[in-house]
Amino acid sequence: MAIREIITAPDPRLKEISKPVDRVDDGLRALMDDMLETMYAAPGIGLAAVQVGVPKQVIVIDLARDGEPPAPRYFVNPEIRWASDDTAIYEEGCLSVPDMYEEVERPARCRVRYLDYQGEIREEDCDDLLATCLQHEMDHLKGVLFIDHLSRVKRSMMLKKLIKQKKLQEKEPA
Ligand code: GNR
Ligand code: NI
Repeated sequence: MAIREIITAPDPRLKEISKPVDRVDDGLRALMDDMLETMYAAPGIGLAAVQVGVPKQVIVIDLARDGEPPAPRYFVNPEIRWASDDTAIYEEGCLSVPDMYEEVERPARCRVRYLDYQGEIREEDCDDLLATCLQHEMDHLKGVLFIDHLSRVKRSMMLKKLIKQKKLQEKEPA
């Protein structure tokens, strides 16, 4: 397993449309293992493959809190089968949008169909943080970031900060 570099905005690679996976094999499981390790190290509660530069429809999520045993989940080729009309607002962050947080409104519940770590087809009803996180990750598969859900004023403010952060990074690399 290896920790991979997480791409931060603005970067054209984050706008790529992720392609469906043909089959869940050992190569794909190795990618999912790396993604999980990268997410834990960050730390974050979810990660899409495109955030480590692999535009495939692969997501890992772990919502276990500090002190709870790890609870990794893997979603390959996820499809939203149904989304509720009622919505929920969460303060979201993104490993590709470092140190910025804003409230985003999304459907409160959804049903998702996907392939799991073994390549078995599954369907699951999601609510609360899982529904929010899954929709945030599925946005990544379409090249969409949470800042794209904000007003133009807020989004351009955040983009300005992100560009400034990148310029500082170039001067003194980590
Ligand atoms: O770590 C993360 N936290 C988070 C909080 C609220 C809503 C979504 C997320 S996902 C984010 C990790 C990430 O960037 N995934 O793409
Ligand atoms: Ni994100």
